[in-house]
Amino acid sequence: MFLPLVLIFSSSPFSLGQAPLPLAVNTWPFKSASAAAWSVLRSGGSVLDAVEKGCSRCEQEQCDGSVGFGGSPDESGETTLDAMIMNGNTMEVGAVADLRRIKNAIGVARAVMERTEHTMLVGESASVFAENMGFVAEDLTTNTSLNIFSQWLKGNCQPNYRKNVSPDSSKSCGPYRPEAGLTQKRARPVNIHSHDTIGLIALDGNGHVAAGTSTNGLNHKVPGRVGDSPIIGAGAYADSSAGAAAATGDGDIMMRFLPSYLAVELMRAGADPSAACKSAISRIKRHYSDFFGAIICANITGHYGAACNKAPSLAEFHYMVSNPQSDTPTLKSVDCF
Ligand code: SD4
Repeated sequence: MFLPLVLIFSSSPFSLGQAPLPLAVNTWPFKSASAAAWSVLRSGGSVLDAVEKGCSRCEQEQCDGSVGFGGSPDESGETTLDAMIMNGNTMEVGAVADLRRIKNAIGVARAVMERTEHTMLVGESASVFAENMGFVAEDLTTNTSLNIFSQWLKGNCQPNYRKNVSPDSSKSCGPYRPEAGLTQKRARPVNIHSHDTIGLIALDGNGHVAAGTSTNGLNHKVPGRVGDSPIIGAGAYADSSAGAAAATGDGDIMMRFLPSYLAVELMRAGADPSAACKSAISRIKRHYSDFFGAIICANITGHYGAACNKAPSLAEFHYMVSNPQSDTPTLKSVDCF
């Protein structure tokens, strides 16, 4: 039972020595998010500010339509947002899920962390909290999201996440009722076009680590659905005594395995970031061999890595790295396995 661990951990992360810090790593080729995080870090700003600025840049720019307003309309056509931020020094977390009418989800997540004793607020009440904290309420619908929604309705509500309901959700729109028996296993309609969350991890030169995520989730999700992104240890995790990780992909599957927590714990035990990322993906793969997903990892010595599961729409995963070596966001990629 210990043999694989011995193999994975045979080289200590620290044997590679210290890598350049500060460091920002984020999922997908979201260059301006990386630049926003980097401009905070290079001017001596905090890792929390770097994570917040990077993620909110994506929210404003609607990165790939999968972050921020106007993307991934749910079954009723509404865009709702999930986000979290974690302080690896204090282990404080702020998260929001199913947030409505507020564009700056990562900002609200940070307000949950800094202005309440709670960890997560959800739904309508999270929006009320946000408004009380000074965030502006506005419609998150755009022509793009309306168009995605109306195409979906015209196409008999396909793809669709319901199963074991009547009428048959693989052919018809709702409203749905439960069907007798649990026989239907639907193919999951998740691919690179329905997924692109930003997950961002930041390390400064003083041993501070933070991580965060922001997403509008999944196209055509069932209203109220919360993905992995705001779930601590699933979407992201940070611990300044070990490192940080952030995940992207099919959150409904991935959150069952807490991949970000697992990767950080593996790095704590000595795995290098690439091996830790790979092990976290392998754990999920054992049960869901073709799931869509990837993870980024960094340890406290400034080394980083990523891994992804080889799936029909994902052969290679792209992510961004900023550190003093290049002083500009650099696109990296890893082959999925
Ligand atoms: C979710 N994991 O809501 C998010 C979406 C995502 O890359 O990661 N996209 O399931």
